[in-house]
Parts: sequence; structure tokens; C-alpha cells
Amino acid sequence: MSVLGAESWWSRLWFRESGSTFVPSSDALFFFIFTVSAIAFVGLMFAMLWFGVMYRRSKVGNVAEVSSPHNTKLEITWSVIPAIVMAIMFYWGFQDYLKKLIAPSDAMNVYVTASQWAWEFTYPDGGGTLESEMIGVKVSPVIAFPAGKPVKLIMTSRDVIHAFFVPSFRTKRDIFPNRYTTLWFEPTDRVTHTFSADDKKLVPVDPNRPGYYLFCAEYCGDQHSQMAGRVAIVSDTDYVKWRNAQLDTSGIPLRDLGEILYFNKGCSACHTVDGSKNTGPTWQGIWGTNDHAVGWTPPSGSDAKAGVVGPEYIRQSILDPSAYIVPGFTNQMTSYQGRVTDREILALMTYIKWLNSDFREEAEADGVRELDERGLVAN
Ligand code: HEC
Ligand SMILES: [Cu+2]
Repeated sequence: MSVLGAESWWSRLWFRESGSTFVPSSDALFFFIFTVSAIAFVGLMFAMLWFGVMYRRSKVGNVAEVSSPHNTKLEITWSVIPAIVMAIMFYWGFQDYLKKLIAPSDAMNVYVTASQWAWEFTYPDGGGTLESEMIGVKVSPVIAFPAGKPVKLIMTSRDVIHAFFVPSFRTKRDIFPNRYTTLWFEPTDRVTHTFSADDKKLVPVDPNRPGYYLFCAEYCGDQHSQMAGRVAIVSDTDYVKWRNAQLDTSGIPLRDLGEILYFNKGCSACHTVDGSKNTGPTWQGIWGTNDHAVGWTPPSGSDAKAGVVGPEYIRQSILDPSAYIVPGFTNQMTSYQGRVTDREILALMTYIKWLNSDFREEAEADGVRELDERGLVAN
């Protein structure tokens, strides 16, 4: 239970450590209902056994004693007491439910887009998150919020039903396509991460308590169990620094930005970079080849060569994926039109180029040149 603070066998058995203002009441209500149910169960089982033994046939004989038609005192007792207990459960639960349903008006709005099998976040400043962390077998996004400030998530899905669930916050909500649902929470004052200006990264304050897990809590297909994330809670000043770092991608070389986007835009859910086949084709070694995208014709006005994987091909694949379907795959990729900037397309392209070892040096040089042209030096 949360009173023990950190993760322990007890918190793993019951609830994860406390991370939001919902926790004390929510956990207490759970244990209240649990305790009442346990007492009722034990009492009932005991009474059943007791009566079975006391009034067994060998003791009372074949003919049952006549019992009284009713006992007013007894009946009032066993009606009124449970009614009061249940009214407490209802009132308490309803109050908490209303609290969880209605976000305070000063909450910060953050937009969440769920898809198979990735989370995307858009902060009020228009940016997302560039940070990720290995959770289980998958590189998963890290998001941060300021300690002690309410946050309201406005959530939608690009495909099937997902659900936003942070166990430590004791709240969760389904996410639907073509519809917005909201969820809010107020993190406790405990800061889990600080922002390191040197590494431009969030660093856990205590490695044993590295923030909170985000899970998808609605079975949404093959990789549902890997649809995770990390929630970091930071101080107000670190939050501002972190946001600024997330917004300023201008100094990140194209190849490196491409790799970040590969994870943080969710491409990694369907594309591998090691040559293995997934929902979509691998990106390894496809750049520059002419035997991969057989039958692809360049958009009119472009002087790209038919069937050759190059800038036009990649650009079209990202913005209009259904225009050409790679042989052996199905039309499962949704368009990223309006969801990636031109520089982000360049970055993804450069990363894909880099993934063919023949073009590796060229891709790195492209990245440095691009920074140079914009007067930014590569770091
Ligand atoms: C839901 C799964 C899914 C996601 C997510 C996804 N793709 Fe795809 N992608 C596919 C599939 C399936 C194909 C092959 C069918 C087709 O051509 O549309 C494909 C094809 C491609 C191709 C052509 C590759 C080739 O081998 O010819 C590119 C490039 C590409 N995707 C880029 C991206 C980028 C960039 C992202 C992330 C911003 C992304 N995809 C996210 C499923 C996905
Ligand atoms: Cu999901």
C-alpha cells in the first residue's frame, strides 16, 4: 500500500507506489471495501459451518423444529447495518469518481495520440518528447510533468481502442478513434527526475524509484504489452528547461534526429532496422536499391527513377503510404501528413540512408552539411 512509500513486495502485491493526489482516498476506499468483504465472507462461512454442526441430523433428529416466522429486531439489524455500509461505499466511490472525472480549470492540457503500438504526446508549446527509455524489450517514450500541478490529457486514437493507465496515479481512461476522451491527475510533490543541461536528458533522482510506468490497458493487438512509457515528475524550473530542450531540435544532426523520431513517432512499432520483417518492411539496406520497391512509379513532376528507393520514394511513403504498397505487405500504415515537419522527413530519410552501410558516410556528411548550412555546428 502507498503508506509504505517506495516499491516493495507489498506495493507490488497491491498497488504501485503513490504518485498522484488521488491515491490516499482511492487506496483507502479499496481497503475499506476489501476489509468489509473479508469480514462478511469469514463471518458467513463461519456461521454456515457452525449451524451445520450445531443442527446436524444426528443431533436434532429427522423432524425439524418449528422456527419463528420472523424476528423484527434481527431483520432490522441485518438490513440496516449493511445498507449503511454500502451507502458509505457508494458515497465515497461516487465522490472520488466525480473528482477523477472533472479536471480543475487551471490544469495544463497535453494531447495524447495512441496508435498500434505507440504513444505520441503534444505539449501546449506544440512540441513532443525526444526522450526515450528501454522498457522491457522496447524503446518507449519518457514524458515529464511538473510536480504538484494538475495535468489534463486530451486523448484520441489513430486506429483501435487503447487506454491510458498509470498505476501509480490510480486513474485510467479508454482512448477511441474519431473521438476525444480526457483524463486528469495531479502528481504529488515528489520529484522523480532532474534535468541535466549537459546531457539534455532527464536523470532519475533515485535509480531505484525511476518515475512511474505508463501502460496501455486495452488489448490492442500483437504488441499491446509493449505499449509502455515512463512518466517523470520534475520541478517547475526543470520542466521549463526540459520543454526548451524538447522544442529545440535544430542542433541535432539529421541522422540522430531520424533515429529519435523512428522511436518517438512510433515507426519502430512496425519497422525494424536490423533486417527482420515486421508489420512493415525493415529499413535496413533499402536506400539506393532498385530491387526492393519494384513497380513504384515516381509522382509526376519528379525526376526520380522508377523502382529506386531514394528521397522521393521515402517522402511519398511517409506522406501518402497507400500510393504504393511494398510487395509482400498490406496497407497498414496511416499517413503522417501534417504530423512530421519537412526537416523531420529529411531526418527520417537520412537515417534510412544511414541504415545502408554503403551510404553511411554520405548520410553522416549530409547531416553535418545541413547543420553547417544553417549556421549550426554539429555537437
Ligand atoms: C502500423 C504500422 C506502421 C507504422 C507505425 C509505420 N509504418 Fe511505415 N509501413 C508500414 C507498412 C505495412 C508498410 C508497407 C506497405 C506500404 O508500402 O504502405 C510501410 C512502408 C513504409 C515505407 C516504405 C518502406 C519500404 O521498405 O519500401 C517507409 C519509408 C515507411 N513506411 C516509413 C515510415 C515512417 C517514417 C514511419 C513513422 C513516422 C512509419 N513508416 C510508421 C507500416 C507502418
Ligand atoms: Cu494500446
